Amino acid sequence: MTASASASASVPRFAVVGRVNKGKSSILATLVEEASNERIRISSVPGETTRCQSIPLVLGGETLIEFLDTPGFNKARPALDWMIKRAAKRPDAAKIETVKEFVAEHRGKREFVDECLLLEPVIDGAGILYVVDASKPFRPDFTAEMEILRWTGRPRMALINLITEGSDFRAEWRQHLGEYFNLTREFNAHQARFAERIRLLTSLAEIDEARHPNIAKTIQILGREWGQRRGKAADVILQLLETCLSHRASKTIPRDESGREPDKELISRELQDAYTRRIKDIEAAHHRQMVALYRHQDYEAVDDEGFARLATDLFAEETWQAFGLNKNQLAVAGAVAGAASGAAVDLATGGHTVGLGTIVGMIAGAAGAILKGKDLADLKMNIPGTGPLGSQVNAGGVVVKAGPPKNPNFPWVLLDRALFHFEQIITRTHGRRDAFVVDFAKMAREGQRIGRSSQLRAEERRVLQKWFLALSEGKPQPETGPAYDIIARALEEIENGAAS
Ligand SMILES: Nc1nc2c(ncn2[C@@H]2O[C@H](COP(=O)(O)OP(=O)(O)OP(=O)(O)O)[C@@H](O)[C@H]2O)c(=O)[nH]1
Ligand SMILES: [Mg+2]
Repeated sequence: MTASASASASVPRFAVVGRVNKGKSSILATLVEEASNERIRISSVPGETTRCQSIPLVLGGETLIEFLDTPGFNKARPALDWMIKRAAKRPDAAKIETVKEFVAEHRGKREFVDECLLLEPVIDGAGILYVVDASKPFRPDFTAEMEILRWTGRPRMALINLITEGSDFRAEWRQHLGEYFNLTREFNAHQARFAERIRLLTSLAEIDEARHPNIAKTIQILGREWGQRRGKAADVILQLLETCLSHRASKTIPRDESGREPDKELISRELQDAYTRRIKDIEAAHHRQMVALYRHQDYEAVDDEGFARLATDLFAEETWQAFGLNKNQLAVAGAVAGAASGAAVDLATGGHTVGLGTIVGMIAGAAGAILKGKDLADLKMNIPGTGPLGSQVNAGGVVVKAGPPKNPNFPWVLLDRALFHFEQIITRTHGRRDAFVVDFAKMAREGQRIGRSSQLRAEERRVLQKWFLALSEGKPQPETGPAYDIIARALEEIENGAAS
């Protein structure tokens, strides 16, 4: 027995075979969540996979299923012709012997190098996943490779991938595949969701003649893990909101003995810049965590530029049109939560120090002017001595703090962007190798309010509004609680919607 044959006794093995460039490697990458092109090479140039590569499905450190990525069939017709000549009158059950003879005869020679490589694991006992691209019409020359696979007698399933949208020969393909395969399933390497991955694994269990317990175990662990990931995703979003809502940018205004007026525009612009820069960084860092949670971090195109594009437009006008609640929803959520929309702004001057109130008043006025016209509106200016974070007057001058923005939609926009980003991530398959940039601006340009938060139940919005308000006021909130439940449920709805 070869080493690989002995491995098959403990771990079920499936060889992914088919014509070159039909998406074999892409399907495997999607199935096992491998976004790295170093580990699974995918390319539009036919013949990218040139050897058999073991792609284990590893869970909890244990290999539960082993897939084999193979080079595509290259010369199936002449290979079958050779086999037909040799097979003589062998009954179907013995035709595997002819396939073995074919491989023994041609192994290491140039003529049928790909056929030998892909048939070897099958001869060793691997099940077969035969991939076709049904966006191209069926042609009779495909029957040669299907016939060879039938001769092996191994359990086999056909997988229909649809590479080019708008072109569909599935019905035709199904008809022919049905003659050669135990089962035919559809699986789109660029669109398959979690539920479809599970369905594919369930189909593997159906064709697995050994009834290997690992397949059921894989399905069970993956299901549990998927739920746990959702819980962690909800935590990431909760932390994003907490961090952003409690963040304050601060600036010390030096005490000027000469009585000269400070440059109020400059000060408020600096304060605002510092604030928005930091919030964008926080948002990008949380989005990065989400990317890693769903195993997209190895993808080469997830680079700083991609994330910069993701982060740039949180404060842009379009973002505010596409995300967040409408005015009515805001008013309802705010009224019941006891948060009038202006609650975040309190410009009453403490007047502890002579002149201090005037300085702060001027700065706040300037900040309002700079941001006027934008839906975002002005930043809250915390008055020294009265602010939640204890802004203070010290020997060096006055410390002024800014944040969060007055606009009550700010947390809703943040939440919507996080939910939108989550949806982009869970609907992104690992078999894709094109640039992954979550383009919020593109969505926003379409001009409608597409945020998920406006679809929450009114009661949920009230609970969240209360929670946002408490955080904005600098009151720490428990990690779990109603806000967590609402966000986790929203994530589950996105998953279900995406899976349908
Ligand atoms: N749009 C789209 N493109 C796909 C899909 N599946 C594969 N492709 C593309 O088709 C090309 C070939 O995909 P691969 O996965 O490398 O195909 P393969 O069968 O492994 O090819 P070889 O290794 O060369 O035999 C790549 O450019 C993929 O990105 C799909 O479902 N949709
Ligand atoms: Mg390949």
